Amino acid sequence: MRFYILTLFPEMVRECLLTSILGRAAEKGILSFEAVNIRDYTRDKHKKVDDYPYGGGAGMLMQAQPVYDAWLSVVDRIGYRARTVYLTPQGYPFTQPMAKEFAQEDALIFLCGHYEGIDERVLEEIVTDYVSIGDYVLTGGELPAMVIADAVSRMVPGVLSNQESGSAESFEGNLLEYPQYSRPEEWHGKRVPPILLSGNHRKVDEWRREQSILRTKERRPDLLKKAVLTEKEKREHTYG
Ligand code: 6GU
Repeated sequence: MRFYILTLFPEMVRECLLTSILGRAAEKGILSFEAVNIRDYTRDKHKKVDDYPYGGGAGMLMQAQPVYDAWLSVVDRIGYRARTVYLTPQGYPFTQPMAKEFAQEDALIFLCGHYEGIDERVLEEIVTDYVSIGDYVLTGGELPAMVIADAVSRMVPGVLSNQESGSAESFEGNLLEYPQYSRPEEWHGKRVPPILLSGNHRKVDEWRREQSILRTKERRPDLLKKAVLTEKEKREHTYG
């Protein structure tokens, strides 16, 4: 899977995506990341990429031409108009099902805005998906693009080892992960729950399931409403 990130800060993106698990997958050739500097596509003699908004108001806008030309050069290389994701707090809130859906694509283009935004006309022509990573405001789309690239990448076959994929199924059934313990058996006077030392796998599984439900009820009651529970679990853990 190929990721193309259109940005005014390519170094920020390159450094981050070539580290750790994603870097390893890139070395293996399962993923590729290319940060494209929008400023390289300006036709302004001072390399300017922004200007004042018509109608007045605070801040500057990224102009249509350099964004469009950067996008066209990427689309040319990909060979088709790949799905183009604009990162904006006005977008659709990103979720795990969207990560899985994006992971089906052969190529994805991320457009990172800065300043007060981007001229609407170029967005209308190139953007297929408007995506936000939550209800707070960031200074630019680079961090959201990296968050999404990470979540999508780990859904691409071969990126995670078996061990890594097995251990990270939080959210799959809308339940949070159960608590985990490693050595020593006692630390700061706190003992590992005895059931985990019992060797009884059925009991361990039941305990973990119960802990997942309790933890979701406590921390994310909104998720628990969407979780698939048995009738018995519903009686014990929900109200109607
Ligand atoms: Cl995608 N962009 C910016 N600038 N801020 C955000 C965001 C995106 N998602 C949440 N806040």
